[in-house]
Amino acid sequence: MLRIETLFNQQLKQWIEEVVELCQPNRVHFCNGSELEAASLCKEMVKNGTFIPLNDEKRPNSFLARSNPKDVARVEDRTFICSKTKEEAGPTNHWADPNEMKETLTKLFRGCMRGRTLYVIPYSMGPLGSSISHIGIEITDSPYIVVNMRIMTRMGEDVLAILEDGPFIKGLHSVGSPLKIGEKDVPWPCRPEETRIVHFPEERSIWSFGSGYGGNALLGKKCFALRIASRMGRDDGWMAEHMLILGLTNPEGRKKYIAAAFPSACGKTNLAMMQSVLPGWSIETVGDDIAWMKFADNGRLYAINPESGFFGVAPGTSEESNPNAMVTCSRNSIFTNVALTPDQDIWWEGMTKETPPLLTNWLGQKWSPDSPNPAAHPNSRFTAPANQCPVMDSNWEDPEGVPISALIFGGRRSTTTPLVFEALDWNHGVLMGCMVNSEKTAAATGKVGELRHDPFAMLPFCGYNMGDYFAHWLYMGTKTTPDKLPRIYSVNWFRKGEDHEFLWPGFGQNVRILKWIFERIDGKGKGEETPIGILPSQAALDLSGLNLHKNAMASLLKVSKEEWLQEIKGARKYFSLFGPHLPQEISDQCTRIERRLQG
Ligand code: OXD
Ligand code: MN
Repeated sequence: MLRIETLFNQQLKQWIEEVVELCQPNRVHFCNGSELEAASLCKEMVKNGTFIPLNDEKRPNSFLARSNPKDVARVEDRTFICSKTKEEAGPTNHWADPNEMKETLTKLFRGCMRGRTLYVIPYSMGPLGSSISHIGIEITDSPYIVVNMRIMTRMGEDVLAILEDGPFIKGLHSVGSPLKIGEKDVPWPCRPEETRIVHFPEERSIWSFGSGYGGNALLGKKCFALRIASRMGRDDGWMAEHMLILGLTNPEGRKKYIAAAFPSACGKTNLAMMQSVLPGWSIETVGDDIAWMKFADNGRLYAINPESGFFGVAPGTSEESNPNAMVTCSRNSIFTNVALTPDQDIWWEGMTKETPPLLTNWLGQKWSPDSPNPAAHPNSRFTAPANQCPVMDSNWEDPEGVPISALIFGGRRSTTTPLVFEALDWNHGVLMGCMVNSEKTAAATGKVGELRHDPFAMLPFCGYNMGDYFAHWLYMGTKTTPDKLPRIYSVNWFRKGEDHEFLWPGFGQNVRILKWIFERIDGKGKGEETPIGILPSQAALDLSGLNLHKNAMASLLKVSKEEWLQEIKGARKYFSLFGPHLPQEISDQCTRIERRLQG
């Protein structure tokens, strides 16, 4: 096994030595990423009660973990961007002085790994060795995080060989729960009252303390691939976005790639793996959560998925809503906070029409359908390897990325926003991204259902001043000729009728919207210009075989002048937060829509 003394990368060696001295772990383990290593960690976690092995016949090599009930989602109010100045972090991020925060963290981390093993996880975001990829090292005291990172990233010894003496993103993570000599561990150690997820964008480093859950602790994902990478992208002329990437093939066999940003738990995974209901049209998956995008020499925007697994929201995932996700997590998967069946398999709300009897809920208690609370936590998750997804795109690991023809912004809106519309040009599309306004979900702590502005679905993930991020989007539009830029669309699957029921069936039916987008890019799909953008006429959408309520389509495509004037007014008020950092072009775009609405 690798040892500190033999490390080639001197910066890494020095950092590990410093962390060992600060955190005082019992031992250090360099993760090699092997199956054997993962199996041995899983076995240890079963022994400790962290993992419950699932029925090996039904769900081979899979485990259930139950978190501490106080540690169930991303903690946005405890997430910090510690840039040199508050202004650089901007009004939408929590900022703290980097030196003071380092002091606080140093105190918290001192001795925090006593009685535990310190794991060093070398990982690559993006295909190993690709020029678009970046290497990170996560140090953690959580074996649960090691086995999750092994699924979510390319992790292990090979990464160190590629790193040589090059730079890497430092991520230090601790559950913040040292053990006294002889003290028995709990299944899910954490320290919710002291949790802090801290980013130092100039230093490109991450310190995460107190939580073991998802994006708080899998540091490659939100912390690195979005918060730190968005800042790297701004500095170096590329983009790190909260977007799925899919390939859409038409009946003639032509494929176009589309990237789409929706806030957390709004159906990115379902769209990325969608099974088309239209004969001849198919969808293949490149990624479900994060896209790194760069303009290539040919002037087109190319995207890679830096991850290698899915950390999907479990509730609502079913054979009907996402059959491909069900196959993806049928083996070699980790489930967190879902319910357990008596034959040691997993279940969550929406998985089957009938609720199986005798369930144990996510808290480990006997549960029945009359219980006021769901059996699976609303933010329960599956962690599953991407290469198990039956519809992974053949180019998903192409180091060059895939060429993007369209970008989509979406959110959960019961009113106002039509099913789909197209931006008039790039800058108008950027405004559409700035204006994403969506009902909150369980992916983060806080009140579910409340409307909040979530520009580009990046509100919790932008590592610098969001006003400057808007400017970066505008700037990216100048890097190529307009004909080579992806077209930009807004979609909303969640509009409701007067009866408060969803008007659009969603899931596999969404391909009808993607088909219109494909045809628009080809110069064929018919559209009608409205003050907010180009909408399909009802006849331009393929609605064959779809039995919608009589007036549903009219309601889905309705653009109300009053609602939109109100929407722009709300957006302007929100944008005023950014003061001088708001690009003038964004205000001008608002004015143009207002004029068109009033004209
Ligand atoms: C996620 C999120 O886990 O956005 O992807 O919260
Ligand atoms: Mn996400």
